[in-house]
Amino acid sequence: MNEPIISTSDIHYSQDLLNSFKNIIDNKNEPNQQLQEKVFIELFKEYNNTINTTQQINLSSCNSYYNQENVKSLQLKAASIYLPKDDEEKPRGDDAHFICAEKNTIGIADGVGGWIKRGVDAGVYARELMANSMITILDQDNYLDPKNILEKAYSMTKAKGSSTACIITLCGNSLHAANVGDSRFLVIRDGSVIFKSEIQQRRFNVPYQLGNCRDDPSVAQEYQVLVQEGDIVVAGTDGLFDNMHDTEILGLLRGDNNMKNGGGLEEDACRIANLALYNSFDRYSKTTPFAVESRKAGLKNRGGKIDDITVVVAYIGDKRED
Ligand SMILES: [Mn+2]
Repeated sequence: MNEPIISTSDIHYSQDLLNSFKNIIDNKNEPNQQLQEKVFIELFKEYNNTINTTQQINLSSCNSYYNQENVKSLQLKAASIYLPKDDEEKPRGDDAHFICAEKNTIGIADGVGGWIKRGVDAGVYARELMANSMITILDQDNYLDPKNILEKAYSMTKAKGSSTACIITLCGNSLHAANVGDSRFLVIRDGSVIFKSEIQQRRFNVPYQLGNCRDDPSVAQEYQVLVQEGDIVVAGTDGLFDNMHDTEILGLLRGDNNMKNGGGLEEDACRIANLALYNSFDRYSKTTPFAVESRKAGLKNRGGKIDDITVVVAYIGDKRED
């Protein structure tokens, strides 16, 4: 098999990258480890160094149901930032995420750090799971079912370890999501949170997870949320939501007209991630979400939780404005 050339400059739109994904799909009975690894490295290179990405996600591939005239076509403009925690052994951290421009979809994962006790870097699992999710998404022509994406990606992922996972896709005027574990997303309208997804955990700080563990995608919680133009979606791993109250996030979203063109999303994601990082270093506060939940669990953790922090901010816009 010829090794494909993978462009890194415009990774989400690169035909070379799409070809290389298809190449993997075509050869999935005989997975080419080297090729997979190369795609993974290219795919996540950007996120490795705290990079922002702005993507415009078009609704070209929705199920025909959602293309009926009475259903308004919306689009999602998204930006992300990733702040891996300082760890020489795992500079890429445990989180992984993607914004799939081709298919209107966001994915977030958080490898379970406890694996390091067994010499396993669970970030590898999280990155492979997200890459396989993207491969699955790009391989589908019709409506994307987030739970189905998780099922397929899960069955393709061979790395050791385990990870939480959340897939969110916009179709017509509806957000569809499937979640395993403690990542979350908010839908914000006119400065208020109109929807917040739940976390799934066995006990405090032990989330449901996919991988070499007892859970599988059948446990995924599924969501459908009607959205409208001007809504903002903020999605993140527990590194965000354990360190930030919704009000803090709302206070940092400017929601200006600029967002219609994707402007300001990176800045908002960056401000949110930076405050989450700041809060995570707090050692005394009793009011961080982490401290509050800890107390409910009968534990005495104070302050924030030092963790990898992934933040995705997306703006729901009217497709016809472009
Ligand atoms: Mn985490």
